[in-house]
Amino acid sequence: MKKFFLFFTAFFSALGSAFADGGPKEWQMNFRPAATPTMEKVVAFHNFVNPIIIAIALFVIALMTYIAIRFSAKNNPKPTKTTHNTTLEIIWTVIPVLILVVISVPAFKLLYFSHYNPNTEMTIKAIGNQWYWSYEYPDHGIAFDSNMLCGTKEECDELDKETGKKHVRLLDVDEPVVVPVNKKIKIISTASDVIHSFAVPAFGIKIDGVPGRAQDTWFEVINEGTYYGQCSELCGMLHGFMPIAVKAVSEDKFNEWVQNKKAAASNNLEFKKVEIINN
Ligand SMILES: [Cu+2]
Repeated sequence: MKKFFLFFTAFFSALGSAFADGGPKEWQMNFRPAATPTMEKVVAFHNFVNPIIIAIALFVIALMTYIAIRFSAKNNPKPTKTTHNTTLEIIWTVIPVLILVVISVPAFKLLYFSHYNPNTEMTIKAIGNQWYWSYEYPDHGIAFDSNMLCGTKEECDELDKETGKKHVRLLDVDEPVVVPVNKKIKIISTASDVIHSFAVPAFGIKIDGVPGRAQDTWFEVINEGTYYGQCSELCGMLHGFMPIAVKAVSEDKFNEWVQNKKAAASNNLEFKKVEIINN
């Protein structure tokens, strides 16, 4: 057990630096720090609902414990013959309804906020394939595939030595999705073979990629850095090996990246995978 724990400590501290927010922490109990307004609202909603859930669970446990003792055959040998109590029926119907109404108002607000934003400034299309992601930037005319870099510690160490950079096992990819910070980005998700799901926990987004359908949501990254996600719909043998890496950079750096990508695609030198979309 101790070895197991030490392994995790070492593992997470080793990859800590690659995460935008320092990575997972020891004894972490809550969500990862929010990277988008959507995730901030998700965290706030969680903090609002969780105490209600805990209070209800404690109340039910206390009530059941009390009843089990107070009305046991030993303590209550002559049980009452009551079958109905209208006041009680009304109370235990109305109170849960009120609680649900109180929860549903912020829940619907969050649902609408996170689902759709009419003011998105650019679009990215994420296409799930067995087992990697393809990305298209229709506004900029670029497209590329994104594959996982290393699956085992040995592979990652090897890569680290080669590039002098730390690589996150099972999460780092050769071509991350690059986005500008403080821009509302529409993400359209679809798939080429089976159902996949584009999910980035720090962004508070998860949207299924379904073949033949295009579904969209949006996000706006607040701080620069690299954020990770994984395919979140079981899609076959290598489902666990098609990570998502989003690199949020300043607008200037983003434009530079777009230019480089386009140049590389037209020269067809460095980035073999990049293709220019006909626009
Ligand atoms: Cu998948």
